[in-house]
Amino acid sequence: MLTVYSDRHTLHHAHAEPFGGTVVEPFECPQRAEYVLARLREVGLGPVNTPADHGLEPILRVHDAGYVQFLQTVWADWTAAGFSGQVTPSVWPGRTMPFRRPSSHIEARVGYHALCGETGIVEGTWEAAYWSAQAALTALDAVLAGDRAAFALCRPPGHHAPKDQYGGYCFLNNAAIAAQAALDRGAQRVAVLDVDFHHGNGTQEIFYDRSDVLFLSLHGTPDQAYPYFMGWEDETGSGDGAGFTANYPLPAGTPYSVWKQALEQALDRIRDYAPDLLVISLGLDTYEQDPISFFKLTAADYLDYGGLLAGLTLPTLFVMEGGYAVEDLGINTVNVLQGFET
Ligand code: SP5
Ligand code: ZN
Repeated sequence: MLTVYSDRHTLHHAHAEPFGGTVVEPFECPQRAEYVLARLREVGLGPVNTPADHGLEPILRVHDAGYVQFLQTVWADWTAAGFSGQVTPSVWPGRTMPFRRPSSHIEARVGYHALCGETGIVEGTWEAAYWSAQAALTALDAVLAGDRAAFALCRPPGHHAPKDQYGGYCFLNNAAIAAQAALDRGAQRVAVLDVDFHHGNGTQEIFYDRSDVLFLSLHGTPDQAYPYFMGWEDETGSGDGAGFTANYPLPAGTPYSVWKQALEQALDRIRDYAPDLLVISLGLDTYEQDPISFFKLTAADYLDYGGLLAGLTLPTLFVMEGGYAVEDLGINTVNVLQGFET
């Protein structure tokens, strides 16, 4: 299986994350991608290519132009305001102070585009996010050209980013950008299956009122897990998209036996939908040792469900999302891909 990877991900390296009233090293760190790359080289999964540049156009098919421009200029505006730390929101248009009109102040613009506060922006964040999206688009090229599957080793991840916000360690929604690009290049229907521990709120929001993308997510229940405000079972799509979103929230301590039952339900939905392409938002934070999550999957379980995904016999694009047990992240990620191939 082809992997697409850009070393420009290292340009995004936030140095602090608020956590339970303290500040910690960010869970989403550059070593994550390095562990995955090392493991897939170790097992000889296949070639590793650098992304081709598809430009801004496929990104702008999903994200608002004003948001993209914000990402491109936020660091310069932040430092011009005299700030020296990583870009951090401190004010939001909250529930009782709704957004009425834009303020040009950089603090207002950061708060307007920030979904939440744990995700830092540094000088190279835009460039890293741009090439992460290009990795997804380049892996898609391989699948559209006839490869059974390809793996976009994206970093930063993407599934929390809706059309015009960043957060949950995500800036550009790589999976959504690839799904939209596939539609723009002739696919009639695309299924996006999100197996990251966290609900894929960004992807859901982007496609919520559309029937050409079936979005399905298995995740920690919003009662107990980030992003808390989305991912309930009764969120099933609206308008033309009614019935084309499916959520499988699961409680703390969920073992693979239970997670797998939800996966099989999701796979049945995908079979009925008969998409031309399957995009997997591949997060490995379902792992029993993940430091910020609470499912109980083991390394062997990743091999197993990789095989179940292959059972759909669909052209499949894997897009890297979360997973924070860094030292085991390579093994777990590559286990899914190897399970798929065998
Ligand atoms: C891509 C991805 O996996 N993003 C995850 C973003 C999670 N951000 C919020 C983390 C909140 C952690 N709270 C942990 C409580 C642990 N007991
Ligand atoms: Zn996650």
